[in-house]
Amino acid sequence: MSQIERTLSIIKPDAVAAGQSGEILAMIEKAGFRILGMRMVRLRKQQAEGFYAVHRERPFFPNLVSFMTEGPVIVLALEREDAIVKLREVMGATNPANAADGTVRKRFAANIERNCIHGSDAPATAETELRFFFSTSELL
Ligand code: FUP
Repeated sequence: MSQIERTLSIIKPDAVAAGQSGEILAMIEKAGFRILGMRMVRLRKQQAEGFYAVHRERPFFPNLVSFMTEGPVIVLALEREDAIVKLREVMGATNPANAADGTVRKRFAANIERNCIHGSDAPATAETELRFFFSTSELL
């Protein structure tokens, strides 16, 4: 059964630096998402490590943290029906080489490490990740 959900997205430093955030936001809005919250932030090392803590034992973790802190990102709180799955459709596969045509990663991402956009992968992660960046009262 479909239901209205919220999810957290991040337009990553590569896309912000390349001036692609407007086009990515347009793709997100055209896909029917309502923007509940939006903020540009420069993540500190400790914040990036905390946000991606689930990956801390992975070999790519140091590169991931360094990439996510290299420049500003845009964090987005988004809402629509089945938001979590739908945003991941808009994003495309983690590795842009495997991403479907018309997805954000297919259009803009250079490789699996610099892949333009983040989206929560499940309801529990969405809740945690939204709270990481936004207070409950901001998203009413
Ligand atoms: P996704 O949910 O599509 O963002 O993918 P994951 O949660 O599996 O990975 C989170 C981030 O870790 C990716 F966006 C990029 C980075 N990563 C790598 O750099 N190398 C890998 O092999 C896998 C992930």
